[in-house]
Formats: sequence, structure tokens, C-alpha cells
Amino acid sequence: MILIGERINGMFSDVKQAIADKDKKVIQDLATKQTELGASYLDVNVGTAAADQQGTIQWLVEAIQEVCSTPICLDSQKPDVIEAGLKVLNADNGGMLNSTPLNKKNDDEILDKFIEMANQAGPKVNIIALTMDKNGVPQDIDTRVAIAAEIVQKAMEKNFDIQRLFIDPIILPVKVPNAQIQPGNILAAVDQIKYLSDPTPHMTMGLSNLSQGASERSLINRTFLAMAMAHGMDSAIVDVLDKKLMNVVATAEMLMNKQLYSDSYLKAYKAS
Ligand code: THG
Repeated sequence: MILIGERINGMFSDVKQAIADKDKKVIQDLATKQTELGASYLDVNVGTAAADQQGTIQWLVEAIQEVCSTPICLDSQKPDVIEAGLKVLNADNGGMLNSTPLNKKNDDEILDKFIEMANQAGPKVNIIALTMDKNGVPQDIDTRVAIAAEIVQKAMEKNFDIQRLFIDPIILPVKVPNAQIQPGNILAAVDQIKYLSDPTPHMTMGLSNLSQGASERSLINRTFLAMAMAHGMDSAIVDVLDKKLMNVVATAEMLMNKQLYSDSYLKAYKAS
């Protein structure tokens, strides 16, 4: 399972404060802690509070790279913010450009821009593309799959290796009225997206979105993660500090024969 640590996001009050105070230590501690606990990538999202998003993403990337070489997942729907992050990113460690939709009302070429930036950055830089277009986030299965197919087609046209492409079917809070049908729709979409091409694109999601505003957040998150893994999702943006969630990942991988069973499999688990 390719786990992307979610914590370096301006949505969290401690990170927002650290950005405002230019307090590197808070960010660096989150980077090393998430790495120790099994993050294969670190998501970096400046959030909405920072006035200078380009300068802020660069400050975050540089602070993290001072203490660890964990690949960074630059998270923004603004190509100029991604581009700023890429200027300071050590791409030899690998990386991801996260959160391009297929297209946007005011930017029809956004996916093309992400692909060009990733191609320029080098072979270890991947892309996460959302099944979202200028009409917004689809609520049904077929539109999700149709948008995923267009993303895969665009990647192929641009000679972008499909094994560097992660498709995100977008999970939204289950607590919102009428949203309870969506987790099932996502699983059905995942079932179909994995047959779009051979090799197949990776699939990922921002798992914690699902439980926003709910009680039993961790339980909801880890239950859905196990279900999604069984359907072929091979990556997720998660709270790697959540021990119970990490134990579910290890157990699901063991049950799917991706990690060898031993009585100490929980301790032995290493995220890919
Ligand atoms: N897909 C992709 N990237 C993403 C998302 C996605 N990046 C951002 C987000 N969604 C995934 N990361 C988070 C991070 C935090 C939360 C949810 C998703 C979260 N935060 C608490 C909340 O809102 O309740 C913050 C509370 C606090 O301050 O402690 O839930 O879907 N590709």
C-alpha cells in the first residue's frame, strides 16, 4: 500500500500556526514522525490561509527536505503553486503532483500542465488526477469512470507512463445528507477503473474526507480503507499517526497475500 501522510496541510490548526510563525520545527517533526510511522510520501498542502501560496509551499518543502528524504506530494489545484514547489523539490527522491482535475472552467489545460511539469521533473515524479471536471465532482459511477478514461487517454497521448498515474475517485464526507450512497459508488468505480488500461493506473483517495464532521472518525476511515483495498485501491492519503488504521492496512495486506503471515506480522509490516 502506498501511503501518503496527510498531516502537513494548512487545514490543521498547528500547521496553519506554524506557517504564520515560520516555525520550521513543527513541520519537521511532522515530517519525521510520519516517515517513521510508515508514510511513503508526505502530502504538502498550504491550505487557504497563506496569502503567498507559492512562497509557502517552497518554505514547507525546504523545511521537510532538511530533515528527511521522504518523497513529497505537492498538493494544489493551482499549477503555479505546484511549479513553485517543483523549483525547490529534490526530484531524485521521487515525488507527486497532487490534485489536478481533468479540466476546469477557467483552465481547460490543467491536466496537460501537470503532465508537462511531471515530465520535466523526471521519471520519479508521479501525478494524482481527480475524477473531476469543469462540471465539478461527479456523484455517479459512470461519470467517474468516463472522466478516469479521459485522464488515462490524455496521459497516453502525452507519453506519460500510466504507472506514474494515480486516479482519485474523490471521497466526500459520508455525513452530508444523501451522501451515503457515495462510498459504494466509489468502490464500483474503482472496480471499473482498474480495467481501463494495461498496465493499470494506481488508485488513491483522501481517506479522511470521508469522516469529516462524524464521530467515530478512525473507525469509519479504517473500515472503508479495508473495503477499498479489497477492490484494488493501492494507495491512500491518510493519517499515518492513527495506529489502528495502520494495523488495518497491515492486516489487509497480509490477508491479500501481499505480506507474509507470521505471528509478528503487525510488527514486520513495511509499507511499500
Ligand atoms: N484527494 C487528493 N488530495 C487531497 C484530498 C483528496 N488532499 C487533501 C485532502 N483531500 C486529504 N487530506 C486531508 C487532511 C485532513 C483532513 C481531511 C483530509 C481532515 N482534517 C480535519 C478536519 O477537517 O476535520 C482538521 C481538524 C484539525 O484541525 O485537527 O479531516 O480527497 N488527491
